[in-house]
Amino acid sequence: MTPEPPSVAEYDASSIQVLEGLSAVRKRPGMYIGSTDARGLHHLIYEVVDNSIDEVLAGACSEISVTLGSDGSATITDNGRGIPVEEHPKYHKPALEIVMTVLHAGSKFDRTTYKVSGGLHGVGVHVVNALSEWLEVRVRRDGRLHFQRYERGVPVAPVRSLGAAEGTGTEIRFRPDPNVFETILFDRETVRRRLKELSFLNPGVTIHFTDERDGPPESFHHAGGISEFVTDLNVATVPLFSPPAYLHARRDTTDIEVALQYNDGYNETTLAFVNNIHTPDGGTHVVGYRAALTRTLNDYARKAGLIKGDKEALTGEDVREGLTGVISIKVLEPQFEGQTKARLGNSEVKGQVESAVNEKLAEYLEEHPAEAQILLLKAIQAAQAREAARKARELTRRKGLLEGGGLPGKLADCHSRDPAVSELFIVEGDSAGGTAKQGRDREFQAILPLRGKILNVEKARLDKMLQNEAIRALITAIGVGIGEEIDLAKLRYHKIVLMSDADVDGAHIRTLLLTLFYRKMPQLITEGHVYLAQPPLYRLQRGTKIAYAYTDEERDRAAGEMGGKGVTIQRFKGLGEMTAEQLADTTMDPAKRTLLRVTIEDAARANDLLQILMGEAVEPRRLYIQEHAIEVTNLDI
Ligand code: 0RA
Repeated sequence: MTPEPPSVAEYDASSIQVLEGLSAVRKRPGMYIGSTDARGLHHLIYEVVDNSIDEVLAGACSEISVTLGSDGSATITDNGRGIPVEEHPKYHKPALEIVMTVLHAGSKFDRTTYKVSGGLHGVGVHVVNALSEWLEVRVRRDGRLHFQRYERGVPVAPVRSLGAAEGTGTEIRFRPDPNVFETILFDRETVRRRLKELSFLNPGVTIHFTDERDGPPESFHHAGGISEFVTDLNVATVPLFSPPAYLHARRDTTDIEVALQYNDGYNETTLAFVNNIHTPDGGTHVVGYRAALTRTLNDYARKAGLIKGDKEALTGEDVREGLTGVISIKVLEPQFEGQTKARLGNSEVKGQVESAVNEKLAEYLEEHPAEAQILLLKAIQAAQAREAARKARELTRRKGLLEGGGLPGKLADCHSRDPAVSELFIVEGDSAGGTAKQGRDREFQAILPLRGKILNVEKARLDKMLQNEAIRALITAIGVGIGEEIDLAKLRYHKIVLMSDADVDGAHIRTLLLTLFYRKMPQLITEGHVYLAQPPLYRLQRGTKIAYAYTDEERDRAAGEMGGKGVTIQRFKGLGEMTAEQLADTTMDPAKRTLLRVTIEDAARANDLLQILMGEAVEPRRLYIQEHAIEVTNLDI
């Protein structure tokens, strides 16, 4: 039976629907991809790759390639089934064109089993199309190569065949629309990280990555899945047993995978994913995992006679000391919550994960008595150290150092007592501290100069950290406490600004401070209270004209604009070389400065860096320095 040709009315209706859909996306891109900054931009690539990963999950795809083009484009190719090209029964056009221009979740050609509602993922490739200056799709299917091109989401011609082709697959190539995005520059490292992550989460796939602008091509394939992910996260540490424990179970329609391994450090690293989407703000799956861990380890320790009574019970912090874990679950209808949709909200998931981890971890401990012994001794030591830390804290508190009146002597506080308007500048060294004090607005800006090296928190337990003067001064000034006892209501400044030199020592201090916040006061970061100041690198002057530049390119451009000749250029080697007025004008005055807000990802990266560069393991450090030779020359930790 040949299908009815579309009536004029039907045809018009479908075209109108396409245009309406397009303009909705282009009017409010944030509703579909979260934002139009760099984060939203990268979402375009993730959206297409997620579609290819759906083919992997359907068992139909083994290879994905991602290429960042020197023309600013991105190309994503897979050997999946290919987007269907037959005529769409409702629109009387090739399904391909419909998928690329209108299709929403829930229709006949929507093949995803695991929905990602409430999130910013799974919005559909038509959204990528609508936000691209141009996009080209090539589909190998039914023995032919099918092609269509679009400009800002509108097809420039009907789908046509480019000839015979073998196999199946999809290639989508696009250039983001510069009229939509604040930046259209893809960041190599951001894309690379996500692809590597996906290759751990989907062990069946090989992902090829090429950045035509820079660097060698790479391929990611990790047959060991999330166990290998944990091993990779722990490369710079000394693991207490190997391989990681791997737990897998189903509860109802939820699929639950956990891999975990302890190292000889003191911190917890937990990466949690729902339907392949990273949830840095945690949620019910992480709560369930943690509850099960505490309960199961206590049960085992009690049965083995390692602890007695309630007084010796291990706390959550005890059992997570030195723990690296990856949780990957698949949920039918996930609900993502929070500003960046980075937290899982489904309440039923807590019980599902808790029950699965309780059962499978108990089994693991029974079957691996040597590993069980090692990890429990570690947790028991942590409990003993916790007791020592409590005593140390009490001592500090009695000395009036942690709370109340006893603000550190070095702090030049502001007059305002309203935290919402108050800012704390953390400055490296007394000399820069002096300049900052003169340059500040003392009404709402406080200065805390830090002298000497901040303790590496990767290598110290809380009790030792509290003996460090710089850290104590910091905690007291900020006011919220540290570790498990954080109370954000006591925050004394809503903006905490790290103001360090653009040199080796500055980078060092910044990395250490970010790691400290990440590890011991993460709420400050997730609630958006931590910032990096942006002091300029150069001051240019010609006659009475003055300009500041933050990069070498900006310096050259500004010099050109000033007319080139007779321009004096001063390079600031540190904040201490600026006058108070210059520092205020460029870096501190809210009317003129730019501050960078630190995200939890930034802080996690600082933490990784510190672990690699200061950790016990030599090989990862050597590899890292080799791979990042340029950046490391100005890091030198
Ligand atoms: C709709 C239906 C089917 C596959 C796809 C879309 C699909 C989309 C993309 C985007 C990038 N790569 C893709 N690969 C496939 C199912 C096809 C079938 O059942 O044969």
